[in-house]
Amino acid sequence: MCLNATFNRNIMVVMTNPYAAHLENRDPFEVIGATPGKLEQLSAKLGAKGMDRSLAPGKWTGREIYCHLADCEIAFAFRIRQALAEDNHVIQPFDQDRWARNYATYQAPAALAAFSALRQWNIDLVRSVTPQALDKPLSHPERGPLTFKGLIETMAGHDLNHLAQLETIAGRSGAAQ
Ligand code: NI
Repeated sequence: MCLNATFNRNIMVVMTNPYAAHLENRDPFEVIGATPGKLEQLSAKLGAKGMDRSLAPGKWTGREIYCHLADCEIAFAFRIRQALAEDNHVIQPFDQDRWARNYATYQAPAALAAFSALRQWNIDLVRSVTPQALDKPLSHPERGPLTFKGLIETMAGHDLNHLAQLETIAGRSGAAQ
């Protein structure tokens, strides 16, 4: 989600977690737990004007990134439950740009509230799984095989990717809006 298509085509076949570079050696469980608080802080830092600024022309605004994170949390919520419920679950990809066609309808505070509620719901579930379940195999049609833990690492890396974007937007003056 949010990687450019060329990168997707060339690299995804060999990379289990496309966001590994963002995660580095950080504990994915700690990262996913910290994200709601970070998004809350960034929301205050961005303010209404910052929410309307984008990273670059044609890119999502701050508000749209919040919408995307809420939508991705819906997808992750479904994926982690299916991964636990099924053997060798195959992830269903979605077209994030098509989902984003509806983003004019949402406000950033609603996106943050939706994200945070879903994230807590997901964390409660993830914390309950056995160590064996972390190794459960699943696969992504484009990225190949991964484990349940790999899915959590993907969530965490995806968080860090978008948090960094929001930090960049928040760090800019109003001149860029
Ligand atoms: Ni994304």
